[in-house]
Amino acid sequence: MKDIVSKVIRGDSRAIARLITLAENNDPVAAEAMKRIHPYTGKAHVIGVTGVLGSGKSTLIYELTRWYRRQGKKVGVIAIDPTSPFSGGALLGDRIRMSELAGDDGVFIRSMGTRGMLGGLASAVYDVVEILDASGKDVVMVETVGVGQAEVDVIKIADTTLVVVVPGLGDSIQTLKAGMMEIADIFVVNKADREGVDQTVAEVENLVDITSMDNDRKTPVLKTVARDGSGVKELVDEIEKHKKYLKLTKEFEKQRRLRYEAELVEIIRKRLMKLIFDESTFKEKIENLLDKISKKEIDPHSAAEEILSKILK
Ligand SMILES: Nc1nc2c(ncn2[C@@H]2O[C@H](COP(=O)(O)OP(=O)(O)OP(=O)(O)O)[C@@H](O)[C@H]2O)c(=O)[nH]1
Ligand SMILES: [Mg+2]
Repeated sequence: MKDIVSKVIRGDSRAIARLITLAENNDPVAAEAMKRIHPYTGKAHVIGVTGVLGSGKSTLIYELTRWYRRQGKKVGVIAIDPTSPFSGGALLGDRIRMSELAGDDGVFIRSMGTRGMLGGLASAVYDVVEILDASGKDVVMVETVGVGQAEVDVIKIADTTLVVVVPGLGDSIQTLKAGMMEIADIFVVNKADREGVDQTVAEVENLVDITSMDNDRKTPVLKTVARDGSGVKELVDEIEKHKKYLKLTKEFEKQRRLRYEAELVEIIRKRLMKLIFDESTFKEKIENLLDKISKKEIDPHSAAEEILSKILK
């Protein structure tokens, strides 16, 4: 265990992959390793990339990764649920394996399923971010498809959140209205080679104007063509500017605190669920209580209190 931790800190990709697998499997070894990893974390800039299916998130992350590598920065990528059957986009991992980044030890990419509750982020994501951070990655990007709870959760993890939209919005504008406005630190109108891009930019800017009237920072709206890399340098600059803004306004620490809060709650939730539903003593107790609830001998609220009192004593 000592070995895996020191290897991760040295940036050893195989050790990183192994520890991530242990964390995903809720292996007790991972929990112990994570305790020792924490002091080495906090340096990576965590960037969330979310947006509708097939909007070009993976392609954009690939291009961003190339830029960061040229700047000598090390990059970690976590792609959540990338196996969407809808977009037909190539997986980021495949793209990287076939590219100049293949065999580059300064890049680590990992795909994860959404196994979280109610379609939220898989709880191991917090661990994976910490592992990549401790392994010396300067930038950690987290890709989530803009459906369900996952993209809302991503802001709890990310310092900077990119929301990717495409021309000919329709659906996407609805998504924006339904809460994406608040989570975007930077809007990216990708596929700017397509018709209608200027109208889409105008629409998004209009929404930004309405929703950020009282904010001291106006959410920038950028155009990119991820497929050929245009606009990506400007995006890199804008991401850096946002980081500086966070540091200047002390928002950085505030947001990190929120991330730790979400992580702490998640760890406690996971442990409690395991305690209640995996331990055989409780299983029996729950079965008994369910019988009683069915027979109206007890109500669900009192039954819950009974279980909790056993844990809390
Ligand atoms: N025309 C055009 N196509 C693009 C651009 N960027 C990406 N694409 C294409 O759009 C498709 C989807 O790209 P991905 O990068 O896989 O999109 P994604 O958002 O990661 O997709 P999911 O993860 O499945 O939601 C692919 O065929 C890309 O080649 C662009 O700037 N212009
Ligand atoms: Mg993708």
